[in-house]
Amino acid sequence: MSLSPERKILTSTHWGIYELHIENSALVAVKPWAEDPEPSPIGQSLPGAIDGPVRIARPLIRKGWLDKTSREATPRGRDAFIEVSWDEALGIVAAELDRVRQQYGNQAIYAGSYGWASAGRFHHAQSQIHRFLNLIGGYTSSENTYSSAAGEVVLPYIIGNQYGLVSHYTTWEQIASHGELVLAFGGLPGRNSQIQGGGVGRHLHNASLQRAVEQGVRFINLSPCRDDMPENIPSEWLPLRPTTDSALLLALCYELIQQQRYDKAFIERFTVGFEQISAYLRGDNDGIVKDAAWAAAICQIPEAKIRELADLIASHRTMVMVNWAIQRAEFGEQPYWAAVTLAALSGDIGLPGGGFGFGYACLNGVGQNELGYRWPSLPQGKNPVAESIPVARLADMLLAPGDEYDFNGMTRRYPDIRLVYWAGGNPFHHHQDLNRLVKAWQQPETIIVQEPFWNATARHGDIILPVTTSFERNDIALVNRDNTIVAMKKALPAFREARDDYHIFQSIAQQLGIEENFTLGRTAEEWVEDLYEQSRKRNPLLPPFDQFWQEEVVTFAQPASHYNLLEDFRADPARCPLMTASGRIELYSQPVADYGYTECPGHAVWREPEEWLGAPLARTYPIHLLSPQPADKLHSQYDHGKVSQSAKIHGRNRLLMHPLDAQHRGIVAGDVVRIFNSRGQCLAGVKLSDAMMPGVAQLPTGAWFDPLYQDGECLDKQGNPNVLTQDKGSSRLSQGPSCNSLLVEIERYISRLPEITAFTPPQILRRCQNVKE
Ligand SMILES: Nc1nc2c(c(=O)[nH]1)N[C@H]1C(S)=C(S)[C@@H](COP(=O)(O)OP(=O)(O)OC[C@H]3O[C@@H](n4cnc5c(=O)[nH]c(N)nc54)[C@H](O)[C@@H]3O)O[C@H]1N2
Ligand SMILES: Nc1nc2c(c(=O)[nH]1)N[C@H]1C(S)=C(S)[C@@H](COP(=O)(O)OP(=O)(O)OC[C@H]3O[C@@H](n4cnc5c(=O)[nH]c(N)nc54)[C@H](O)[C@@H]3O)O[C@H]1N2
Ligand SMILES: [Mo]
Repeated sequence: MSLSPERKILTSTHWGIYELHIENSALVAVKPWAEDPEPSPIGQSLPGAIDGPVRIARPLIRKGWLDKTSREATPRGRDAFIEVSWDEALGIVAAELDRVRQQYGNQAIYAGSYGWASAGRFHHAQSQIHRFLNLIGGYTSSENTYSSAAGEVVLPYIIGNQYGLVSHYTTWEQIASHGELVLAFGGLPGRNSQIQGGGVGRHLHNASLQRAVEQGVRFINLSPCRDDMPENIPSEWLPLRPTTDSALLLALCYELIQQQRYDKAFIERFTVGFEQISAYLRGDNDGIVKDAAWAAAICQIPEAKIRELADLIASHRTMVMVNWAIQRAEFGEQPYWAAVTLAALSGDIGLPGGGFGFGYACLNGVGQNELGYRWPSLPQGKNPVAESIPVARLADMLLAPGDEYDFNGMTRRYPDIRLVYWAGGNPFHHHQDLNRLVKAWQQPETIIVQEPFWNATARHGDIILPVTTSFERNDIALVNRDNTIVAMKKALPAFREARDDYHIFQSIAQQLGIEENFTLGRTAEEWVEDLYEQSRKRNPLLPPFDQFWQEEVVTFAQPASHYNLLEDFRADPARCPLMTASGRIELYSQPVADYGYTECPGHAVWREPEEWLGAPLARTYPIHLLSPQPADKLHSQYDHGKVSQSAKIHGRNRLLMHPLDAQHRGIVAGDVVRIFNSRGQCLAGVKLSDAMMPGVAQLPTGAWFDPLYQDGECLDKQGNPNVLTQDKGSSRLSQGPSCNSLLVEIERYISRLPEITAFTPPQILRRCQNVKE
């Protein structure tokens, strides 16, 4: 396991397996793994991006924190840093953790530490930080994900678990063999299926779609953006206004019922709540009939088209697919509930290739064979602290300690957080309304950040500990949903003074007297071997560890799966009841109704959000801005890399807008524009595309937050959409993020272009000389 000057080393990333070419301890080239049929170009961002000034070289402490000046005088994010030794930094971290837990209790430490970190299951930052903090008395944690919180909370009420959202998808193989019609809400963008958390073996998404096409499956792309369907997959595009999917789905339900073309036998035998939902659709209480004409006015798909769609559904084996983006919105639970309702009415649930599923292009593994077991992970132990928040309520918690809030039928209070500890995530990427986050972030007494790169989260911390990248340590990639395991051998020496998260926590554990409990006396390499041995218990066909480590990659044959979601329930509902209140699919949920949330009553509804194209606010901010995942990177990772940089326009994130919207505003392709609303403003470079529905624009996530503070205002220079998004729970049920409910205005930017500073380190002072480096 030692370094040598010239080598080729296989490694795993969240976007694929690559061969790293190393010369003189530097990464000179990256080649995709030979067995990947459709490798992701994102790997080409790595050469040149792993070292350099954008890496954090040494431990640092914010000057104002050391000097104990007020946060008004030296706010986080605008202060200089002082370099310190590891000994000093670790001593301060241990003392701070101890002080806060003694003075306020462990719940005063927030370490949800949400984020994707890197592939590699031992050096997985979240597992490391949680394991460590659990051993010193725990921390306030977070629940659910930024990806699909609304779905994660509502789906168990409807079908009893999260099947079809995070696992147990009807396979593409079944859709190709038996399906006839795919309604793809939000399309099936190939760019997103490049990714799988923990790593991707082979990219199979496009081949799966293609096979379905060859077998005669018809695809309909229901999305504001035509490009959400890969070019090589023939499909009909029905553009609809963002966040109106539930209206369309409900109208399709109405039409099926009205025309008596729904599957009565299925509804009677397998569902509850038909009466309540049909009364709503007929308008018994509100006088509004939810028919095709009603939905057409909301979503802008012509009435006749909606009727035609209802016809198609009634006469074909139909799969209703809704992506995750659609539920990252105000009332994001509704399109999922409406989709299950429609699939139930079609009678195709549990039949081969039919029914519903959420997120079919969100990750590479969705709809592929599932292993049937989970690979082992680093044991995190148990958190003695009960406090937790819905993950996207971060700023609310920091701004309003002690305040009450509703969540999933409970009333809770936000804990009073004194110390925030983050490792492996970038809240200044993932959170909404960043100007509000900047304010909330000033509240805690201490913020500790473990990061390899000088991104905005590192710049907004107090104690900054430089971390190795996954290429600088030995690890193992256990790819869930895939028959591939990779020995991630250390390919590069640690950058400057960077250390592994494990090593950092080990040192702090030592100071707090729990080192042995944390390490169990093992080195990192022994942990990696242990994870492999645990894996062999799950799959005895795996070769011995030494052979695996030498061969670098293990793949094994996996029998094809013919899984269809809820087929066992359909075959024998008495023996395989659902874990819902009634044991059936709940088109109406009494438990949800009993919570009394008007925005999320007991069945699927259409509710008018505050920000959508039909809202009064659209007169001031007439463009609906979507912030999809970036094609050229994973979230904010390697925004400074070649692939991401070459997609920028004048160094700014690329805004996709319709030529008509541009023309009205005197904007031409290649212009830099200012995008703004009441919450914030950012710059972006314009690309015109008639693949966008007029009135809708797309600004992908991932551009590093690069604030310019002027006259009391903040202008984000690079184009991070989260300076514009609203920080509001999707509903009281799930409290998920609602970033896709977002109205803005756009204008040409005529002032002198401010220089991008996101990739230049902040001011760093040497302690004794107090001079700039
Ligand atoms: N507007 C808007 N916002 C969104 C979304 C959206 O659609 N629109 N999508 C949301 C979704 S679905 C998600 S999942 C989130 C993603 O948000 P995040 O997961 O927070 O984003 P990443 O950029 O992947 O952040 C991972 C960080 O970990 C660091 N890192 C990598 N390896 C290591 C390691 O070994 N140790 C340590 N300590 N650090 C490491 C990386 O450098 C990076 O800064 O964003 C959410 N935000
Ligand atoms: N390349 C790349 N791939 C990724 C990621 C990445 O960062 N980079 N991140 C991964 C992660 S963590 C996640 S959670 C998944 C997320 O997967 P998704 O949530 O599905 O991804 P998005 O790209 O946000 O949205 C997909 C499309 O939905 C459409 N859309 C948005 N709002 C609406 C709406 O209201 N109605 C309809 N009908 N369509 C709408 C948009 O046009 C957008 O292009 O992607 C994963 N894949
Ligand atoms: Mo996500």
